[in-house]
Amino acid sequence: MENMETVYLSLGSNEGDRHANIAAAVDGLRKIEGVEVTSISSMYRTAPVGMKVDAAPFLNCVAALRTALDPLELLDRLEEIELSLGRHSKELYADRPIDIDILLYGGHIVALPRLSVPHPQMAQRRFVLEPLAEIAPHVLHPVLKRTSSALNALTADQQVTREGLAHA
Ligand code: PH2
Ligand code: MG
Ligand code: MG
Repeated sequence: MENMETVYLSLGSNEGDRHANIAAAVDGLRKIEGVEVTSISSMYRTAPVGMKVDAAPFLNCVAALRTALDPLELLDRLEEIELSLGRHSKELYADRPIDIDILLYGGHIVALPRLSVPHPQMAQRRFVLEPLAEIAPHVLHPVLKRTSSALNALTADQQVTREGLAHA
């Protein structure tokens, strides 16, 4: 198919049954017409970053897709999955049953009111970089021109614990 891109998504949950929420979100991704899920990282238990002090720990993973959907079409589908799983608030640092963020869309840079790609904070976040480097260690950040594993090596002070495979 023309214009197929490889896309990396970050999935995170810190409310409700976090494993079930991530599993349901992955199922939702597999059902999007025009999306092929090509890999899912292990699950990681991660300390909340930038949230209120008593925020619950997160479960995070990264998914790789192939798709010809454009970035905003894909974002629409991801927001539908978030809503279907009970995401009630778009507040940036509120507890959430599921958050699905576009990290990388091929090597493209997107700067729109609704969407910035690469994800503006991805290069500072071990909860993103550790699972990304697990499934795509050589993928390049198109602005910083560094690989996911090189960026991840700079975040060793942040706590993430690998829990196991997504669908073991
Ligand atoms: N998402 C945030 C803010 N902080 N911390 C962790 N550990 N995992 C997340 O997914 C996360 C976060 C904003 O979306
Ligand atoms: Mg987010
Ligand atoms: Mg989000």
